[in-house]
Amino acid sequence: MSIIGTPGEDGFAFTIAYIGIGANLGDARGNVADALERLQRLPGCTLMAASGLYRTAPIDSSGDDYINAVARIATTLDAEALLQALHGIEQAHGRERPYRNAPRTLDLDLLLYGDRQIASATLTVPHPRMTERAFVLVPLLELAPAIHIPGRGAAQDYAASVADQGISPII
Ligand code: A4P
Ligand code: MG
Repeated sequence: MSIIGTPGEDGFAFTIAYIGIGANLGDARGNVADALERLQRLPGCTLMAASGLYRTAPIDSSGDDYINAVARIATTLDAEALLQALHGIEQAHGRERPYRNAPRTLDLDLLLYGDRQIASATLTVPHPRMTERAFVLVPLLELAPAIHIPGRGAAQDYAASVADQGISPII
């Protein structure tokens, strides 16, 4: 694990962030597991916790079922630098973007970055579609049952609206 100092030490600023992980091409399960290992090794980041893995039906997408998970990290990176680092991990898995919502070897989305709300050309946080998707909400609530989404309220309040989406834990 790559730790630049220990999060929480005096004078050492860090932010808790949640990362959505998804894959449905190639060895999807292996790719998600490898992504968690790479998050653990990412400079300026400490992997705090990971949800279990879930098998999920594609939403607005095609191809095989997805494997999804959510990770909680503590990071000293600012949000844009963290997004770039996530893209680097996607590229290490040969991520291609032939069309919107295409099947993918690995997708890493920045769901939450502390209590920040960000709307730049390259980054929207909280992730704009996270409250509509069981593949995000179920693993997120596993990690943080009482979590609030900045500007949108309790994540738990959205769970009922995605209850019809196919999702099952991988034992
Ligand atoms: N971008 C802006 N904000 C963010 C953010 N918070 N996190 C920009 C990550 N990226 C963000 O992303 C397109 C652009 O969004 C990036 O260049 C970045 O600057 P992308 O990863 O190239 O494309 P994408 O993943 O197709 O887009 P997006 O918006 O993440 O897609 P969705 O809406 O998340 O849908 N069904 C199941 N069961 N499981 C899945 O994991 N995933 C999707 C992707 C659809 N259906 C799915 C799943
Ligand atoms: Mg993405």
